[in-house]
Amino acid sequence: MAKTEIDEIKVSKAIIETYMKDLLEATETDVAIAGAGPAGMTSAYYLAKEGVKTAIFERKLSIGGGMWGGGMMFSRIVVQEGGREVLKEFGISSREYEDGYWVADAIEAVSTIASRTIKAGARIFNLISVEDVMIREGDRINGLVLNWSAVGLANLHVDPLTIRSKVVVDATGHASEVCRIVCKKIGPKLSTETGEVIGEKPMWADVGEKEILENTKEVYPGLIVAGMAANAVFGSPRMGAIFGGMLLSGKKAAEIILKKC
Ligand code: 48H
Repeated sequence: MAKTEIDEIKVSKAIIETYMKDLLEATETDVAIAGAGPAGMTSAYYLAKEGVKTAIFERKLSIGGGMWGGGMMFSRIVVQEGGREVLKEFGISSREYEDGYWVADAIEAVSTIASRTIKAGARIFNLISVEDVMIREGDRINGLVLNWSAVGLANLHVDPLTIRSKVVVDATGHASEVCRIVCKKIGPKLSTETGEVIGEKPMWADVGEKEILENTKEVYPGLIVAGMAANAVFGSPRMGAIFGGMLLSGKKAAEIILKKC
C-alpha cells in the first residue's frame, strides 16, 4: 500500500516533464521518420538497434498505418518467403498457408513491431503531423516541420515547430506526403523520371513487391523514401494486403542510412 494519497498534480507533472524531455531530445536527431506504419517502424527498429538516434512522427492516435486492418478488415496479413526474415527478427508468429504464403495476425504484428522498435531505443511521437521540411546548403533536407495533428483538424492558425535531422525518411504510405511537399515547395527535383511524384499504379502484387525494394532509396538529398510511398513516388503498382515488401523496404531504408552514417 502506498503511504500517501494519489496526488493528481504529481501525475500531471510526471506526464508533462517526461514527455517534454523526450520531445526536446528529439529536436536534434540523426534520423526523423514521417509515418509510423510498418515501413517507418521497421526502419526505425533497425536504425535504433545500431545505436542511431531515431524519432518517428505519426499523425494519427494509433500507430501501425494500414497494417492494423489486414485485408479488408480481416485482421490477417500475408508475408511471402522473402519477408519472413523480418517477422522472425521481431518474433512475430506466422503459419504457412500454402507454399511460401505466411499468414500473421495483423494485431500481433503491429503491436510487436511497435514494442520492439521502442525497446530498441527509437521514439514514436503520435498525434504529430509533418507539414513541411527544412532545407539548407546545397538544397539538402535537414529536418522536419511539425505541428499537432489537432491543430490541422481544428483548422487553427498555429505556427509549427521544427526538428533537425541528418536524414529524413518519407514513410507516409500511399500519400507520400513528404515527397509531395518537396515537389510543391522546391519544384520537380526528385530522382524520378519526371522529377515529380509519379503516382502508384493499379494492383499487381508480384511486380509491386519486387519494385518496392528498387524504389526504396534517396529520392532527394537527405530524403529517403520507404514503404508504399516508394511505389507511389516511382510509379509502381500497389500490392494489397501482402506486407513482406513493407518490412523489407523499411529494413533497406535503414541499411542505406547506416551506410551513410
Ligand atoms: C505524420 C503521417 C503523415 C504526415 C501520413 O500507410 P502506412 O501503413 O504506410 P507503409 O508504407 O508503412 O505501409 C503501407 C501499407 O500499410 C499499405 O497501405 C499497403 C500494403 N497497401 C497496399 C494496397 O494495395 O493498398 O503508414 C503510413 C503512416 C500512417 O500511419 C499515416 O497516418 C502516417 O504515415 N502519415 N504522419 N505526418 N504528414 N502522412
